[in-house]
Amino acid sequence: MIKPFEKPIYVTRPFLPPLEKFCQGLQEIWETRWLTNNGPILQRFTQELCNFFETDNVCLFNNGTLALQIALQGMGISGEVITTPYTFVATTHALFWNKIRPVFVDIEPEYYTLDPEKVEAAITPWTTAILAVHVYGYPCKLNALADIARRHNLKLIYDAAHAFGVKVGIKSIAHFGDLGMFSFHATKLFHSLEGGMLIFQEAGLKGIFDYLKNFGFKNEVEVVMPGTNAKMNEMQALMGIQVLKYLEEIIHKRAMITNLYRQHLKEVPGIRLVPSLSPDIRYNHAYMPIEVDEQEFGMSRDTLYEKLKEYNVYTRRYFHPLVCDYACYRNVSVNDPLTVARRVADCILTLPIYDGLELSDVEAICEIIQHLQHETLREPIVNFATSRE
Ligand code: T4K
Repeated sequence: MIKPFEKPIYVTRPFLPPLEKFCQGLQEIWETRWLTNNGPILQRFTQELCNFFETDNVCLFNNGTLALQIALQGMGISGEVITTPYTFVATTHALFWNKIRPVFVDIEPEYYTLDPEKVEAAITPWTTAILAVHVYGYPCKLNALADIARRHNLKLIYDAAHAFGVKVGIKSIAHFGDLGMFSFHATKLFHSLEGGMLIFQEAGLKGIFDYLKNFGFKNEVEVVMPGTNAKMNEMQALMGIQVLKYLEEIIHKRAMITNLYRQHLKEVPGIRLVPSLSPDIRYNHAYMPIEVDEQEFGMSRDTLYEKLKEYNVYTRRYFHPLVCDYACYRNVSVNDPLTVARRVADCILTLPIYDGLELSDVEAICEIIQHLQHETLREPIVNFATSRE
């Protein structure tokens, strides 16, 4: 008999720096009384990120959704954009707010990122860009997408909300494509309470993004474009600066958790793990997705999700339903059958992973999953077709 956890285990918990350190930072804010609007801490945070990513083309926002929305607006993207339905809904919302038609195409089955062949097949004269997602922090098919974008003269934009800290070879994932958006939401391994960042190739975009996030103000009396309010404030920047110091530790602990899950779950019938990543990828362990094969595991993903709750384990079905199946996007016509995306959305489950999760808790979660699987073997299989005879 396995006992439920005494306290709930959530899919994630934010990393928090030592409270006294944060309070020291707050003292500075109290002294300057500068709370937002390009304050000194935001400037420091921006500079730290410029150093971290070795570029000046960095712009910070109050959240990732508005960052992406402003990216599309500032880059003048219009018409149709080819994108994935297997993502958090904010990816598509950013298109919607720019009056851009999302063209949903399928994902590849290994790491759930956009399938380049499907992208190429969906290009029309109205296509202006590809909006791909490094879902769970797994890099997209970078070369194939870059090649398509170049040949068809399309902008290549990455929603890298999950991908902070990911590298391909010695190159940060931020430097692929024309632009990448990173979310600094509390549920991300690197966060600033809420926040977002754009990193881009074209230096000229910085001025435009700075206008757009601050109502379009050029100076006190000139508004040069219809901007919005998407500024990061000083508390957010303070949290960002402090969390950044622990990035390596956070990723290291998460890597240990991933390894433990993989070790314990790799031979559980009906559980599929993503293949090992190529050794040149430095993964950030943002999420721990598993696929649940109902036949082989003996219970559906949804039943497992519910059963785990009975043990006080709160997994999530990121990303189910597909974005195109939400009521607000059901009227968008989809030509691609989305065979892979539909299958994955129906069987995916993301397990708890965060730096504060004890390794013994990871082992216990695996034990519960194994136990539930064994339990299904003990249950009599009722064949309704024959039992009615
Ligand atoms: N593109 C992609 C691909 C994204 O995944 C996202 C956001 C975006 C764009 C947009 O970026 P932002 O505008 O958010 O910067 C969460 C996050 O709110 C969202 O940022 C994230 N993706 C998405 C995948 O997940 P929920 O509604 O599932 O979060 P919630 O509140 O249920 O939190 C999950 C668990 O985390 C809770 O059960 C407990 C724990 N938690 C959460 C918060 C907020 C804490 O322990 N403390 C906390 O403060 O959306």
